[in-house]
Amino acid sequence: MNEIFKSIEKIAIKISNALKYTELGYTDHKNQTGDVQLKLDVLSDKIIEEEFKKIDSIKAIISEEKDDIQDINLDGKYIVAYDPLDGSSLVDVNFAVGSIFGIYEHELKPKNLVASAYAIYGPRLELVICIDKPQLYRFAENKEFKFIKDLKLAEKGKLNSTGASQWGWSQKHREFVKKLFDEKYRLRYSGAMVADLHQILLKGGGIFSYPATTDAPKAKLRVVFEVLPFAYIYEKAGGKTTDGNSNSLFEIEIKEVHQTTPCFFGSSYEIETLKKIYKD
Ligand code: AFP
Repeated sequence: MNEIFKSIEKIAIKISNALKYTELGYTDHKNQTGDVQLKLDVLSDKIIEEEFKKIDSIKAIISEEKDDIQDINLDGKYIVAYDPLDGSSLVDVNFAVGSIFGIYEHELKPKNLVASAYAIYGPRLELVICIDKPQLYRFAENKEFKFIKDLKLAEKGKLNSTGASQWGWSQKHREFVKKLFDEKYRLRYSGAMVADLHQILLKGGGIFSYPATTDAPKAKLRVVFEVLPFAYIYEKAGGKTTDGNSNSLFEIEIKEVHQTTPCFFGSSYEIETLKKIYKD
């Protein structure tokens, strides 16, 4: 596992440099989810693939930008699922974006997720790595990642980060969002889940929601590459997750590599409040 984390450090440095100096623009292709691929998405995917191919313990890789699972070493133990550049459409407005990694042992099942990590490319380059607890690392002047602190969510926070088109929200989601604002929560939503979830985690609590909408009942965020890796980090930080009805996002069944789900990640108070409103 340690060699995978070391490799993620190298990947983060390479993608961070690529973001600074590579020309922006679109390719002629669409990925599985139907997004036109940005050149930076494709480049980041290539950087990650090249690094992971060097690691014997990785059995296979699967990314948001690939149609299917790609075998690496049949004797390997881990399947690494990743979103190479989450929020990539925000690079041209110079917002923070990130890379997300989920490390599954043997099979792509929620209970087999044994570690996850993300890199955030903002004014600083940071990594959050999580096996038993999420740990924050920052790229320092000596060109190495320095451990900063363990991350923990408070029982209740102050930030409310909710995505998807409001015109398609359910009545219950509207009620929940209003309730939090009435309780003086502050709105935070950049359009890159890595940045929004990182802010909530660093500031101690709150909630990030990507609900179902009338036009997208399965919402937008991808279970294998985005949702489960962050659910792992949030639950290990002492927070909770749900799809609106479940007791944890880990109750989901993976039927298809690119499937999506409504998802909510947050402090205990906010998730329990949401579940209550969604149930009533
Ligand atoms: P891109 O990678 O296409 O920029 O999408 C980002 C993202 O998957 C996630 O990071 C955001 O939270 C979410 O989409 C934003 O979607 P909405 O604009 O529909 O709220």
